[in-house]
Amino acid sequence: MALSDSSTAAHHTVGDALGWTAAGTVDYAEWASSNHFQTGDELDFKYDPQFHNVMEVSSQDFKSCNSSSPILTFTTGHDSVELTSVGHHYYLCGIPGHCAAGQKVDIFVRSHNDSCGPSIDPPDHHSDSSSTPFVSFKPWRRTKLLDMLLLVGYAIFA
Ligand SMILES: [Cu+2]
Repeated sequence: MALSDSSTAAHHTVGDALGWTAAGTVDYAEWASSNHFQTGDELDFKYDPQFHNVMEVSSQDFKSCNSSSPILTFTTGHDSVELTSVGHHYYLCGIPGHCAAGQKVDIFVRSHNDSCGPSIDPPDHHSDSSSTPFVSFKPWRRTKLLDMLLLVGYAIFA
C-alpha cells in the first residue's frame, strides 16, 4: 500500500488485495465502478503467470470473451499498464474459460482534468442546424412587377 511516489498519477491494483483472479471472488465491474481512472494512472495486474495473463482487447472481443486478437498482451504476473488515453479500455484473461468466469474488466478513463463525477455521459449541446431559413419566392416582388407592367400598359394604351 505504501507508495513513495508522490506524483498525481494513481496506481490501481486490479481487484485490490485479491488481485487478478478467475476464482469469482472479485466483481471487476463493481471494482472498476468504485475507482476513478484518469489519464496517467496505472493499472497493476497481480496474478500467478502460470495460470493467468492480461490482454487488452476491443469492446467486441471483450463482450464475447475472444482472446484470439488482443491489442496488447501482458504475462509477467505483475503488469503495470499505463492508461494513456481517455475512454474505455477492456482487459481480460486469455486463459480459456477465465474471461467467461468473470476475469475481465472494463476500465473507463477520464481526462486528467475532469472532476470525478457520476459516470453519466454529458448531454449533447448541438446547436439546431435544421433552422435554415425558408427560401421562397417573395410575392410582393411579383405584384410590384405586375403593377409596374400594368402602369406601363396603361401608359401606352390609355
Ligand atoms: Cu486467468
